[in-house]
Amino acid sequence: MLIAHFSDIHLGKRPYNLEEREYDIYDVFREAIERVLEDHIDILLLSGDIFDKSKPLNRALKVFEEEIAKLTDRNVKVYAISGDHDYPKRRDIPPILLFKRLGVTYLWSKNPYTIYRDVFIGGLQHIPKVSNRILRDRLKYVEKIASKSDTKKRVLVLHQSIKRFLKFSYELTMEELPRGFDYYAMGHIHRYIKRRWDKGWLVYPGSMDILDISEIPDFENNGKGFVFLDLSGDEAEVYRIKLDNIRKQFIIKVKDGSLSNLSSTISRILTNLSGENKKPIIHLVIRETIARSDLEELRESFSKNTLLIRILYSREKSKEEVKYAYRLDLRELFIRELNSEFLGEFAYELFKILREGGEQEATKLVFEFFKKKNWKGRVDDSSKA
Ligand SMILES: [Mn+2]
Repeated sequence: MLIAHFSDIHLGKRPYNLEEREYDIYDVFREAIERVLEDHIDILLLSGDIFDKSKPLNRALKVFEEEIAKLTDRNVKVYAISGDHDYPKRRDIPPILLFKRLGVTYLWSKNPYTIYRDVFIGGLQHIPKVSNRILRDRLKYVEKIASKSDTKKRVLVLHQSIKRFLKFSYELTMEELPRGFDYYAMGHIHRYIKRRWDKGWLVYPGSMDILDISEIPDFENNGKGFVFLDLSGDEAEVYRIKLDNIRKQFIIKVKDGSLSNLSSTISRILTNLSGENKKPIIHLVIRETIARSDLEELRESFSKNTLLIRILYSREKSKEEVKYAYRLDLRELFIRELNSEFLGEFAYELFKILREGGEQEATKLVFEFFKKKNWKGRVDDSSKA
């Protein structure tokens, strides 16, 4: 029994609003499918954020349909869950449900497991921290059903982050994960992680492309790609597959405002890249302001060989601060500013619902939230969520 596990593909995402980047993501997905077809897999697991949004671009839906059909035509079973990105906040269905007839089985609260041959496959959509109690209840339920099943192997598919790997925003600690599974197919964290848990393996394949600057170090260490899982032996075996067609990205830390050495640094990078068919993206992290004209000149002189030269300003305080400067993570920002993880998660959920125009949903969430608060303004976590 050979299984492929993909995660956080984010089809339809268009980083830096560049068409090339949108197509890059389709390309890496196609490469992954091609790679999987060579190895005659039985099952493909998709652990969420398959699409970048719950209403993805139609082009993204089409690419997914075309590629997945290549597998389902060969009787490969496809099991998918929703991530935080592709699970609708308002009353709509997730886009993955469009592919039911193609043979994609959606696993979520109302259909949290299935059995294929000798494998029990449990799965849940991403459940945010505000609904932590629901998440824990559902996990217990799946754990119980799994333990009663007489299948030889058990797999659990989740899109959640675990404190051990992402200490600023997480929904679960390692200890809260159900036990008794041979493989934990995880999504949400965009870097590659492979750890032992209970009697099995816990794996985040990570995102398939470098989706933002914070993912560059992981790419340098682990590449981008997916994993194969072999369940035929006593113990699950995991193999990392690195994809070839990832567009390269580089960070250059510029120590002063002058651009004197910068050109030669960029030239050196580009020389090493000869043979690559995709032009790289270069992120310049600088402390002082660069004159617009200097910047334009720099971009112009490398325009033939780079897709994008980005400028990021950094006051270089702590490593953490630099990390925050790289990307605006609203969830982390809310948690930090409100100085409370629970409030931050609540604010972020509210923000996401309102962004999609869900006034009624938002009102409901606010009422539910205040019902859970006691007079000190503290959240009583023991009440039913
Ligand atoms: Mn993701």
